[in-house]
Amino acid sequence: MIQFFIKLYDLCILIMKYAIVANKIPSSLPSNALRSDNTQIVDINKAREHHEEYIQCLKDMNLEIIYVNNEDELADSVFVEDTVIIIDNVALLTNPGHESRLYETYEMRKALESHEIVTYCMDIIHDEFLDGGDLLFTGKEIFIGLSKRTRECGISYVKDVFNHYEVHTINMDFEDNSTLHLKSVCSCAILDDKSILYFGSSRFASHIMNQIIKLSKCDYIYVTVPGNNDSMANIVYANGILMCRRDSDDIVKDFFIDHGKINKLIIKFVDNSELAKVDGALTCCSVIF
Ligand code: CIR
Repeated sequence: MIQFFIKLYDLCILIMKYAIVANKIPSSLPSNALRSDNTQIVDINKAREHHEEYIQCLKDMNLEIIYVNNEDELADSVFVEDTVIIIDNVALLTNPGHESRLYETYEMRKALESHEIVTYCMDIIHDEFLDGGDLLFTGKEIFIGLSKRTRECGISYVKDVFNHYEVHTINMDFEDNSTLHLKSVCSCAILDDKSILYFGSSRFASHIMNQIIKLSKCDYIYVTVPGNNDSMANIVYANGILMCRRDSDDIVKDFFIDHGKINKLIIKFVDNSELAKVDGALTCCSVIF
């Protein structure tokens, strides 16, 4: 009887149960991770501390952690978000948009199998690729950025596997924009009664937000995060807790503190400064479902 009510409660209130994360920050990350800017040196010890703090925050969100046994040689393998998309407990294993990241999917696949998660796999075809960082799920619809790492064929897999959701393609071409992923400038918190969409303040982020507003068939709360770093709009949300960046300007931190008060969210700050040097945002290091 009690279990029946717990199940009913789960159905009414959106509860996230698991977070997939990498076992470690690979030792090859500072020298070999893909990056758009080569000028800053990554301090691996700090990066490891930050990753531990990040995982602790996921535990504080009441999530059970599923570890992927990532290899030291796979420099970008801490960014698990790009290798799998999980919606409603169904997984789509991607063919990542940079060939150096393909082998990351093997360990991810093992982790999914050992937890008996229903998994579809993209064919490994040279020009059919998709990075999870390009997919924004709002709880009601899916938006996918057509980027350097995600092509039309990749998007068609998402349409097939998650066919009960409307899938909208977002054009990432804009002036001389070099943003890696759609979610490098935006993210979403799916609450019980509403979804909040966060965007950076740049012209490019507004370009993305305007497309979403135009294409969307649902109501959302749109929020523009202040400051001049769009990646601060990339937050992680689960079970009433919103994780955002401590390594941000005061204006951003104050913004999230007020935002938390208004929306009754617990705000937790974590440092992501080291992984940001290799284009990692907060969502990249976990897959929550
Ligand atoms: C890469 O370029 O693939 C990694 N250095 C960063 C990936 C970040 N992933 C993400 O935003 N989803």
